[in-house]
Amino acid sequence: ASAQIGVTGLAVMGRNLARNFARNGFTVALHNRTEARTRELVEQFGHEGDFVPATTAPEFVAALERPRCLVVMVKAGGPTDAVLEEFAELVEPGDVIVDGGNAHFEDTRRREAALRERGIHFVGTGISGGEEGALLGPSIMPGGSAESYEALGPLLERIAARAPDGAPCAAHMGPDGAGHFVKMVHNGIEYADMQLIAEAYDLLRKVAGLTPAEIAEVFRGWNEGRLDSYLIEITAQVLTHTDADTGRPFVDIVADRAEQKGTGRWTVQTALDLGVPVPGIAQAVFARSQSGRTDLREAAASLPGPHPGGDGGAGSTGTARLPEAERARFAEQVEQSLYAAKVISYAQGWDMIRAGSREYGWGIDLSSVAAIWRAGCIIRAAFLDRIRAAFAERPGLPTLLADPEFAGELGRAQGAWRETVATAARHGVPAPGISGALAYYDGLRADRLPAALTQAQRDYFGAHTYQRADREGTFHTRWGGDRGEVRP
Ligand code: NBP
Repeated sequence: ASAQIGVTGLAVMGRNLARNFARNGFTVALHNRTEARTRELVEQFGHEGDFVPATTAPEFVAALERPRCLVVMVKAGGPTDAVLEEFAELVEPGDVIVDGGNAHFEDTRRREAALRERGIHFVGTGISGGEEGALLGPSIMPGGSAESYEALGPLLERIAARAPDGAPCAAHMGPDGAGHFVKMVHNGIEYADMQLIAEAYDLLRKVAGLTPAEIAEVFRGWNEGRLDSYLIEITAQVLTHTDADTGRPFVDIVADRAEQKGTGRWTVQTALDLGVPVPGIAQAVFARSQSGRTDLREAAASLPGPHPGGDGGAGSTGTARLPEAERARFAEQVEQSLYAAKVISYAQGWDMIRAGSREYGWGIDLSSVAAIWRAGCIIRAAFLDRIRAAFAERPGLPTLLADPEFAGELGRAQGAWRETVATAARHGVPAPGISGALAYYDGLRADRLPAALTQAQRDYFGAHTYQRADREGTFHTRWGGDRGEVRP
């Protein structure tokens, strides 16, 4: 036994994670169902550090120092269960098995409980940053027992990305499914963020008449300010890219159907179960689904819009180009709207993490979540440090919108934000994320909501009862009779 850590499953993610451990000075045991992958890794990257390749699972387990820490990086679902079953037979009580795949947190809870029975620490961990992150430093969100983190934490913190203040982007999120839950919400926020950026681009293009290259320039400018983030940065890169075949902007030759692998859907499904409002994430998931409904889009393509004769897609003749001074002013207005809507999406994400943590008794530190998303992950952004600070100062903060700094910013952005929503509607440009975020803001702000009417309707047709705003108790009105009020 000589390896401090083992990785089984050496496809893109596992291979890069193994290399990352080795480059950081750890001796890494390697294993993969198909042995060729193990051999390839050693042939290509063996010089990067100390690897102990194993042909069989028992050989792999025997190569590990105790307590053994082994990371499973295989396809999520059935393959993960099969591999866990295999290794559960080979390890000993006190050993730590890590699932670094994209598992559903309920699966992680189930697996953790089953392995705990056998004295094995099971750690379901979210890993974000894709292929490159796995190699150069991902954001790592482990769940599991505190004891398992004692053994595993130092290794994970060594290979994780570093935040601008030097802190590692890995931290113990909580027991059993906490890590995979946090990763799921991370992906939900990622969906919302991408949708908002896409809407901002669409408005700049269709309302202001900017070209993709000009919009890239605008995004580069935004990336210098409070919107500074990985997603804004890559958006500028994508918008600058020209298709080699046609010479056209790359964004114009990609079919406008956004696909999804499922973590956004999981987030929304879970939010529905928990009763947490995450409309920004839901809008983003539905926007992707709607984009792929070619049948609906074809059937509705001839519906009239606000500029009859040509308010169609990019470059259509209906798109007028605003005068230069107006263009700059509009870009500034869209920046305010994008930023405000982004804050709203993150507020919804944190609300969901808090709700999940309460429901499952995880005790997730909301500040720590922001801290480990500051680097390495897809939604890394400068403003996450302010979210970290907001929850560090007030762990009981009911919503990010109650933080004085964020509240002040939203208040200052709201004029521009409302104007953008109105402009989008006037121009017939769909902006469900930006406008939905404003509705969430106004919905929380409102002194009275029409929910009173909804509840009254429920009492009318279903005798569902209601509470009164002016006194305690539960009431019902005899709608079909004398309309007298009773206390059932
Ligand atoms: P894949 O998800 O494509 O899985 C391929 C690996 O699973 C190979 O090592 C393969 O072995 C192994 N495997 C399969 Br498939 N069935 C198996 C079985 N029954 N028994 C043993 N091994 C089996 O790899 P990936 O893209 O590197 O992703 C790994 C995990 O990380 C996934 O859960 C993924 O969702 C997650 N993840 C991926 C990313 C990303 O950017 N790709 C990011 C974050 C998380 P073989 O070589 O013998 O076929």
